[in-house]
Amino acid sequence: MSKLPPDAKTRGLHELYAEDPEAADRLVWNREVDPVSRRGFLKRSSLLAMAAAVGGSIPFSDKMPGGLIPAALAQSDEPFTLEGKEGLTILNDRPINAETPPHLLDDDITPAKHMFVRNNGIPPAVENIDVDAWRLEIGGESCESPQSFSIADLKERFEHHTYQLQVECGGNGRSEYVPSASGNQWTTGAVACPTFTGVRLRDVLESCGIKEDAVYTGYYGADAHASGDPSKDSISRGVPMEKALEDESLIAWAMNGEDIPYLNGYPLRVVCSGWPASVSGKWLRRIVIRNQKHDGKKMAPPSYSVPKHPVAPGSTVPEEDFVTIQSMPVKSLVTFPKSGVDHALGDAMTVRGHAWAGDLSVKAVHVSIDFGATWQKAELQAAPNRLAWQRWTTSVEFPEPGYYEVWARATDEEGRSQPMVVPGWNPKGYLNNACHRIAIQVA
Ligand SMILES: Nc1nc2c(c(=O)[nH]1)N[C@H]1C(S)=C(S)[C@@H](COP(=O)(O)O)O[C@H]1N2
Ligand SMILES: [Mo]
Repeated sequence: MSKLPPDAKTRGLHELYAEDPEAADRLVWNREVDPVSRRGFLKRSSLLAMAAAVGGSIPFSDKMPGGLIPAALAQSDEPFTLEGKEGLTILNDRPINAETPPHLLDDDITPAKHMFVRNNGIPPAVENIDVDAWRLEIGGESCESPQSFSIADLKERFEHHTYQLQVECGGNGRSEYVPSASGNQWTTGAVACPTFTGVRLRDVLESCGIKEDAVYTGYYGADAHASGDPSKDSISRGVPMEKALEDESLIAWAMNGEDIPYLNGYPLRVVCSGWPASVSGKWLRRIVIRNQKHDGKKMAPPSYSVPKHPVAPGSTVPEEDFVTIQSMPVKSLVTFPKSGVDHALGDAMTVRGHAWAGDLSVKAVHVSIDFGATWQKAELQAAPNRLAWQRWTTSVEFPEPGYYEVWARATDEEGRSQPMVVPGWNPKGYLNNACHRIAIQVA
């Protein structure tokens, strides 16, 4: 522990360990950083809760590795509860990744508890986050006058903006690719559309001076690499200046009018909506203005990159044949009813959901109850602002009893629509925008 360089990016975390070696153990995801804490980390209260959850006492609890989620919970279909994220499906506990079942995304504005979590590393220990002491540094070779801001400075010096913004992981839908791609096996739930409040990234960058040669931004967060190695970043991505300077690109301190949830980047994050959510840095500490494409962790192929040209499933793709993903493709979800419901024959059924299309808007949503043979047009609302998802609603009637599927297909303003089956295979399993479908039993 004390061998770690004092100026490590994750210094706060390690200082905390020095002062309070057990603090990190109170967080299930802070594992493997401090070997001392790997044993006997369970506080009495959490041990009792865990015993209740697995259905019996845990005789060897003092030997459980810190942060372990018991297999009885991790491997069962029963939802294992992440505090503040009730109902989400945990895909991985090291680091924590959790997705939202479609019916829990039915709200127009995604509630905080239903926003998915995608962590590449170890978040800063929550007890150590001091909002008043938090600093955001702006620098980089294409920044004229690097500056450091407190959150209070940001709030005081720049105009506040609130937008509803869709955030979707580039790997959402990965589980459907064959051969399968490594990484979290997201089904449909790595997407959300809450409101964010903050200041424009543009206003902050301009106040620090953007040099003529600026082409890209890059963010750094306060989370640590999963190995605990403080010399490595968990992720450090960015966007071309043009995207960074858009009205809707924010440095946000609030989500749905409250503090951003800890697992979603409290106390400060970037939001550049419509692109893979990996460009929206959490626990934001530093933004650099670059005179070249940012070269931070997970910028280089194959991360967040797809082949320039279609490739056969299972192909090896040379690095130079990849392009970095920018705007996400058109997509939709059926959020009501819940898949698997029983429905009475003769009653019309309301079906609804959301549709979104990266940087573009959605111009139509169609629904099919006959496996795509015929489609009916749904009512589609305009987005409350650019880059928010759009609500669609329709009513369907079933001709006779039996098993049906409701499929939804959105079309973007440029006329591109969702494929009915998975789109072109790619090595990392990104950009699956196949039609979402739900099951209905009509009796
Ligand atoms: N600092 C930091 N920012 C991050 C990540 C991370 O691991 N660390 N994950 C990224 C990825 S890959 C995604 S999909 C989104 C997920 O945001 P959420 O966890 O708030 O849903 O955050 C992005 N920003
Ligand atoms: Mo992601």
